[in-house]
Amino acid sequence: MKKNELIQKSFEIAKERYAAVGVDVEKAMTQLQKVAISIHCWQADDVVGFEKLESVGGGGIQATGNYPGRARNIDELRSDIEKVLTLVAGNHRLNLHEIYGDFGGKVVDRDQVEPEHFKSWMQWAKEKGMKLDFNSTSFGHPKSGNLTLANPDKSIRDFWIEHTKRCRAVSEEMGKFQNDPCIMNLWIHDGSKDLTVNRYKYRQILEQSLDEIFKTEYKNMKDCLESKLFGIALESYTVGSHDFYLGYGAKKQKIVTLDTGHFHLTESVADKISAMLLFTPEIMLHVSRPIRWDSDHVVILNDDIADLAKEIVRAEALERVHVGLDFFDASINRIGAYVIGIRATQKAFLQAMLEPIAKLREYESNEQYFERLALLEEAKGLPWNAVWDYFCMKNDIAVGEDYITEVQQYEKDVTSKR
Ligand code: RNT
Ligand code: ZN
Repeated sequence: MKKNELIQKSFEIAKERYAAVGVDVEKAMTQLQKVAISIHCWQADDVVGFEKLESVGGGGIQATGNYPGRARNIDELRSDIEKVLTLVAGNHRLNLHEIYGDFGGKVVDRDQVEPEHFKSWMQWAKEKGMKLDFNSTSFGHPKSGNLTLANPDKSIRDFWIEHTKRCRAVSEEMGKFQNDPCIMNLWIHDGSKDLTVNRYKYRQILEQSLDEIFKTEYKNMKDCLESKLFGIALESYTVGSHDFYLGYGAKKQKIVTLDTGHFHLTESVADKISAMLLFTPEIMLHVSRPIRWDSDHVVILNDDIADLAKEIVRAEALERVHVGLDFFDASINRIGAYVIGIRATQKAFLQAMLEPIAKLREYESNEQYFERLALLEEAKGLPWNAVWDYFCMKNDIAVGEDYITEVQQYEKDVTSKR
């Protein structure tokens, strides 16, 4: 039997199996088709960017590995993203950092950035049918130090306030241009390596800086704030902790970003969804994979991601949760890393959409806890993968492991020549 016929046949069987537990697979696929993933541009080049300033790294952000073929300029990065898009189903977004501007070979310091530096990105994204998201960049700059927006030194603080304000203006232009809000993420590394006795003070300064930054109201961009547990060389204290941003977000109605690598390893990020959505307008996700720490490994289909997707679907919150990715692995083929991570995230959502939720909820309401647990356990083995294969085939992209050879081919033709 031909592969396509096999996929079709397996799908038909899966459809019946799911119907028996009250799940409509067509509906699930329609839902999945609409999940736009904000693809992070920085996996393609190890978070280096195209700024002509001397990169100084730091801030607890670090790509490890030296696999050949990283994107060295805008054209290479765009080409890599275009390749990735041919290997994943759906319409996705691209998430840019400020340091990826089209600066035309000029040195443009961070307090000088303008929307015009992103015009070519907007044009290119439009041609590709993609929407853009954005991030201010506080790391890797001579003024980054340990404290940026929370710095008691007014001149340094003002530099970063100006940078962040300008990034909001860039995001507003992007949003206007694409006729869809640009989600701007604000993550700063601010913190301290060792015991800190002025914790309150730095957080108070950060609050004031944020208030100043958010004074201008925009219609075509949305702000989100990303916390972190700790950074390398900043292990003892993080100014922008989860409590800090959750409090700020709830009070000022800002979106809070959940990076799945930014919590204690035994903490459930999935459980935060239903709590936060009652108090903050929306949620931004940075789907990542921490190994022992915030290591930003390539996302795979593991329990953490599956649980996270389930909580979003169970809360009927797909419209209020923006799904972005955040990992950077420089030790393997970078295009392949993207494809694995995007597809794994989609698989997690598909599994969530295929959950026999009506039956499970009925059991729960009736206090039939054995039945609930049994069905949850059995649902793990339902043929979701047959639906996934069919979804890929219908979208005209590589089914199953077939993308491996396509990634290899691109490596042979393109990335290995860099
Ligand atoms: C760092 C944060 C942040 C960055 C990107 C590059 O720990 O996760 O989101 O990874 O902004
Ligand atoms: Zn992140």
